[in-house]
Amino acid sequence: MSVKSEVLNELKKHENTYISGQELCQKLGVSRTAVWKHIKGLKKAGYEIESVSNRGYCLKGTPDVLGKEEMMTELETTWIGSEIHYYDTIDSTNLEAKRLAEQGAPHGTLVVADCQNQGRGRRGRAWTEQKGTGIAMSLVLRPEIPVECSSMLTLVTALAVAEGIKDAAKVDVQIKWPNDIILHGKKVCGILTELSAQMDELNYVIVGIGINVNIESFPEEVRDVATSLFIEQRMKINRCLLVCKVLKFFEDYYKEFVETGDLSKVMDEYNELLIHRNKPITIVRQNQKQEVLSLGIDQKGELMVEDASHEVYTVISGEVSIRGILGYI
Ligand code: BT5
Repeated sequence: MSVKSEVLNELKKHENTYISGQELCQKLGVSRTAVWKHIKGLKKAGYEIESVSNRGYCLKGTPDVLGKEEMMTELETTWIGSEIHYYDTIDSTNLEAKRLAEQGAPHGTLVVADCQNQGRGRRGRAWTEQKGTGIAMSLVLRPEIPVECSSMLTLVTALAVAEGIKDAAKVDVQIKWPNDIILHGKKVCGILTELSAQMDELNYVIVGIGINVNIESFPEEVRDVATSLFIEQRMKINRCLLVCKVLKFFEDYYKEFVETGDLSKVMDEYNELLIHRNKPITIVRQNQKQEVLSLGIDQKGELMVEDASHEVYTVISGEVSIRGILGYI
């Protein structure tokens, strides 16, 4: 933990009561000037800190920020966030995570941004963003799994996001296979998994997560499909707490995934949340459409479907996209 995070941590432990400058200096083993400098920095970042002579400092309010110090004082993970990179604005957290991974960033490195100006979806699509209201984050992962298993991480992540949202925002969401989190029929989160491999060996996997948290309205082009937790719940959610919840769940599900190398331990939970389970859907493969019944995922994360002649087979997410019979879901 940096000294600034430690100062924040101490203030949080004493929230709404005073801690003297001297106590802070002694606890952290730094000078009064250093403490004062960090308090000034925290105030600049939006923390409401009262300073009263003879009493010390008191934390009165925490802003909705995704900064490194905030993240460090709230994260309850064991290996995620061993390195945290925060940016006010970046092109894309997935691109930055890739750059860092190429430079040797360790397993569990977390990249977070308050705003992306080139947020990316799958197959060259764009992910829209508004500063200070959403979550854009990516993880550098170095799992020891066969290359073909890496796409399963998208499903592991979807489960973690669903549970994280449920915990932090007290609302149930559903999953549209493989990577969309749906709230009241619209998309509240998207996941983009990218990988680097040599021959059949995985170098690293980047898992990117975009969550629409406190966004009040969307641009025309995504308004029909997109929603935010705020639009649906009329309640502002602290983004840092949501990130921390999602990452905690991610560690739990990830453990189950690497233990077996497939989704056998988590597929029942995933299928419970599947919005189109046992429902008719249209699968689209190179502009060819087919109506089938969606049954749920198997342990490889492929979607099992049944066609009109009752033949059951699986489809792979890279090869097809799916729609509801009447539209997006
Ligand atoms: C995704 O792609 O849903 C993956 C989105 C991943 C975004 C994260 S943010 C952090 C990290 N860094 C990145 O650069 N990306 C990741 P896909 O399934 O292809 O969906 C893209 C489609 O979703 C677009 O074509 C729009 O229709 C819609 N869309 C765009 N922005 C949206 C938003 N904010 N909310 C909901 N839907 C959106």
